[in-house]
Amino acid sequence: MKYRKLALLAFALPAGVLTAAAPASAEEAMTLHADLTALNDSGAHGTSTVTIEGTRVTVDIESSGLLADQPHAQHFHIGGTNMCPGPDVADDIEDDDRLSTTEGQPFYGEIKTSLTTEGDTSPDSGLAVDRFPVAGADGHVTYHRTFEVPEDVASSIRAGEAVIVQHGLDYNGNGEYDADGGGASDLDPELPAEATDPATCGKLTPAPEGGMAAGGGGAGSAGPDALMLGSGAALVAAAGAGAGFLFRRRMVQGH
Ligand SMILES: [Cu+2]
Repeated sequence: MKYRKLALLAFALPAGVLTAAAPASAEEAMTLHADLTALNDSGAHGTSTVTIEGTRVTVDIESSGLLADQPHAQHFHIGGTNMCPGPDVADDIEDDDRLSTTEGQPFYGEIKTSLTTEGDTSPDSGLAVDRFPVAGADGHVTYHRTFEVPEDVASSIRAGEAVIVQHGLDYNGNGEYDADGGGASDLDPELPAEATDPATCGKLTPAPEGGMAAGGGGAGSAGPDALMLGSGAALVAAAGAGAGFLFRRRMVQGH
């Protein structure tokens, strides 16, 4: 195919030319996918596709099985081991049969980007409930937005270090966020844990480069050079305490 010819051609070129012609990879468009699976036995699941070009990201999320008619905070988390916790609650430190957002942080790290529907997308909007998508009556959430992220977030996304987490579930099955289901939130004691505990999680993984997966041929199955990118930004996670949690009102008031 065309790429193979180009590759052969490249070998024929003097090294100097090659270097000069190399694209600035941090600017190249790249696509990543995540399968969102349930945490805390939420029963929710979904998929996400993220494309990134420079520091501009387009995020698509489709989830179902989320608590209906309620907003669901959602973020890029980065840090920890850049993974999702296991589906059971074995990592539950407090041993209360639920995994709080904080208990999951050794895995997926801190909130680095708030996947809001409009306005600010920084960690400051981590609990800006009036700007997160609301699940439909069928528990479905559809999200689509294009926006800019900081350089360190962009390089972490490219390196496959970002994890998408959606929050909000209903432990006691009464159809709303309330403290009866899990007590107060670890993120903001004014909120019920149900509103902020993680419901789905998925690691964003670089998608195979265009069409290669189908080919089945060839020696160098060169995956995206994730390792070459990223790691420079050693994300010193300044703990989540400082984030201006705007998540109030609507959630607390319940009914
Ligand atoms: Cu989150």
